Amino acid sequence: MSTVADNLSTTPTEAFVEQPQNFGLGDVPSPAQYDNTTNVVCGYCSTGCGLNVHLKNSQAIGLSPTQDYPVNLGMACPKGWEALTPLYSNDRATKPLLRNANGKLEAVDWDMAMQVFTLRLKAIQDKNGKDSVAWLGTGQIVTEEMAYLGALAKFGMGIVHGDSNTRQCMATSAVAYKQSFGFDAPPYTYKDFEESDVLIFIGSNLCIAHPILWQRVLRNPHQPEIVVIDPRKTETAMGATQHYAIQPKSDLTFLYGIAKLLIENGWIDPSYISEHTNAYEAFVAFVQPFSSQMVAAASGISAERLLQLARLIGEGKRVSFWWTMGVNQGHESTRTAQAIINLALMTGNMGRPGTGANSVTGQCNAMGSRLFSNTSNLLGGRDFLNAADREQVARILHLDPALIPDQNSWTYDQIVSGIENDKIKGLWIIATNSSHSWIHQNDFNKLLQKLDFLVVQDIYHTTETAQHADLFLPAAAWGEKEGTFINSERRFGLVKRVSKSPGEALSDFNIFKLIGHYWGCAHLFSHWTSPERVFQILKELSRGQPCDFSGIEDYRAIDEAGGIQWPFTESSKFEVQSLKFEEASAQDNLKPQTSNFKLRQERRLFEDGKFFHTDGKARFIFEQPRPMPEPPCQQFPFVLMTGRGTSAQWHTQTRTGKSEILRRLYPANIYVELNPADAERLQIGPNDRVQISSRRGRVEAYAFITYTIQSGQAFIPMHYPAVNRLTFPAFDPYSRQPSYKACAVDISRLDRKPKPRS
Ligand SMILES: Nc1nc2c(c(=O)[nH]1)N[C@H]1C(S)=C(S)[C@@H](COP(=O)(O)OP(=O)(O)OC[C@H]3O[C@@H](n4cnc5c(=O)[nH]c(N)nc54)[C@H](O)[C@@H]3O)O[C@H]1N2
Ligand SMILES: Nc1nc2c(c(=O)[nH]1)N[C@H]1C(S)=C(S)[C@@H](COP(=O)(O)OP(=O)(O)OC[C@H]3O[C@@H](n4cnc5c(=O)[nH]c(N)nc54)[C@H](O)[C@@H]3O)O[C@H]1N2
Ligand code: SF4
Ligand SMILES: [Mo]
Repeated sequence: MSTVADNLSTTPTEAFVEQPQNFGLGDVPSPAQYDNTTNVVCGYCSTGCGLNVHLKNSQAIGLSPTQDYPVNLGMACPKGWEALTPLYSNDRATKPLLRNANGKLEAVDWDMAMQVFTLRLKAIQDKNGKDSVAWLGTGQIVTEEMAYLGALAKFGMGIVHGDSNTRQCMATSAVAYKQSFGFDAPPYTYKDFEESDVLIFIGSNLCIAHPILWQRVLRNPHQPEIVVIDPRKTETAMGATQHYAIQPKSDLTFLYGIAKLLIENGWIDPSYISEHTNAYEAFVAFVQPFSSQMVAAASGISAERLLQLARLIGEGKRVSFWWTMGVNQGHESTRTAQAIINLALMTGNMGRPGTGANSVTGQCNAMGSRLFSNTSNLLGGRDFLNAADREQVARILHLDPALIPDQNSWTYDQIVSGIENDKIKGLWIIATNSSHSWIHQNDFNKLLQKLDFLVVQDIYHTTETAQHADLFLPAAAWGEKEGTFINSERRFGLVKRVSKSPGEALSDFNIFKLIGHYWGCAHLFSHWTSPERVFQILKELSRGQPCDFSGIEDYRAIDEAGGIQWPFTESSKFEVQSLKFEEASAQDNLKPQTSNFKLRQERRLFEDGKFFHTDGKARFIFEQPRPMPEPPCQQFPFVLMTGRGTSAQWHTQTRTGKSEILRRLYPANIYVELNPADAERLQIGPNDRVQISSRRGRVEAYAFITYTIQSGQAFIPMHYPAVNRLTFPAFDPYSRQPSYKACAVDISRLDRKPKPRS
């Protein structure tokens, strides 16, 4: 019997595709081996590198970093070089799976899967109310798919509560920017890495997490001071000119102390402050109590070094501030991000080359999810609570405004609490591996058992979360579908279909389309026929918003330009035509005459000093620091931090774990970093088995004894499945982002036999 799935025009029905040839890291096929090459944007991190994929008979057979792509200039990290390998893993999901009467997941066809999806979730909604079904999405599918999911779920299926893993990652930056600038708008361009004379990295391990951006730093010709503020002496700290090893979660106090020193010494820009900001006087009064003695006691950084840093900022001509998860994942993270923004504003380090208060995003499309996932804000950075916004969206989408919820969605943690309180009975998880990555994992995985129905949509059927599914939907991966990602510098990049998806796996786009059909709401999305058609709809949704990209004609335009940064309005389109084939600057190695890309332009925001608040000014926002929610104590004397381990590991390892080449680049087994003094006191030797316990769980790991971590602190990479057994579920009150980087643990030796770490 033919089903709707069979009739979807792009449904791949080919049998499982074998990897044609095994090209490894650095092995680029020779031109004789391929018949075509096309540029696609990498599907891992938010750097958004361009990769030249080499094709034979329209099937990818290898790749190499794109020489003239303006982001990576011919470079890629190990994950990028190995991006094709995970597509051919033999645990790729090839068929929908349904849990049978014996509790086993069993292959079914799409028709059956869709009937069950619809029947079960509708039955839950009928019994418990529409808001008893929720979804958890991702920053790792294309913008067009995210928007489809958000629109389908909220406007078509009547789901009120939906959030995504971007909550774990970028929620703090989004809220901080919105409050300070009036819109969620990272202001920089990557060129700023090369144009600063002082770069300050706060809670960012760029070398590991954004290796190609670190390469951009190394291209800086101004002999810059590079400052790293991180409790650990990370790879980035080792490459820096100055390292401030602050105590975990003392950042807010530390940054206020720096602000006070800048004021005291006149290292500020009074005209910038008066023309472009609000609330400065109140801020000056607020930071008065943050004396260097007090800040030194809280942060562990001496008064002299505080002054040294303040002087560097004050005397720098082009100072840029960069932050990532060491800031965003904290109990007072929004105010901490804003304390960084305050430093940039008060010193006038904004809107000029080499400046800015710059949050580096995480996932390939975290920025897309911030603007278009329809979760924490209405499509295009609008407000669900604002009737005019709802009407505007309804008009653009040809929908009845009554279909658009007039309330905000619950955040990820509130959805999890909703399961606990029996408010959420059905959950649909798309492209995130919550059972591994959510904070306080034991609790989360227990709660999943309470659900009446759990749907998991992933490219692998083996993920920790998929193991809990009642229904599993097999998705096509990056490289097997098309659409756009938005990178850290707001650049749209193109993803293309360069490989066939295995078995009956469908693109997430086509899965959403299919669901709309079975749910009975496909008529609402009759214009949403293809990713590129949805791109045109998103353009209309962006028009007039700060993220306006209505001037980008189509996918071809993005492809030809080498990516295009928002904003890009209709009028920028005309301005830019005269810039086409613009000469590359002297320090730029790119040769325009050999470049495939016709648009070479780097744009930063706020060059005119105008922010997105109605008065055009940015705001100083500040608040008293609060103590760490779970400080170390006698029973649990260590502060445990977690984060990225190596450039070869990605998150929960569902993808990177499939590459033998990448597996050789990191320890196979979970390890904990410990300071030699602590190790000696606890009689722990290198590679000894140790137990790490918190109030919530216990983990066994190998000891990695290193001076890069301070005494009283420990670090475990997030890539090993057990790590979130330990973490403490504290959240920033404004962004609801989890505080993954500070909980109290105890560490003890398990046995004496040293074992190899890999
Ligand atoms: N290889 C690789 N690259 C990735 C990813 C990956 O999984 N693997 N993930 C991507 C994603 S989604 C993200 S969000 C980014 C994350 O990128 P980063 O934020 O750079 O990575 P993390 O290691 O999570 O955290 C950064 C640093 O914060 C420090 N830190 C911990 N506590 C504190 C504190 O209280 N104060 C300060 N100042 N620092 C602190 C840690 O020691 C750590 O070195 O990486 C992206 N890139
Ligand atoms: N302890 C601790 N925990 C953390 C962090 C930390 O620093 N410490 N960091 C947090 C951060 S910043 C982040 S971003 C999260 C990341 O946490 P997760 O989102 O859970 O991590 P991933 O492993 O990237 O999961 C993505 C899932 O999507 C699947 N997938 C990939 N591509 C596609 C696709 O195209 N379609 C579909 N349907 N599925 C796809 C992958 O197989 C994988 O199962 O982890 C958070 N958790
Ligand atoms: S730095 Fe990020 S975008 Fe670039 S190749 Fe590596 S994972 Fe891909
Ligand atoms: Mo992230």
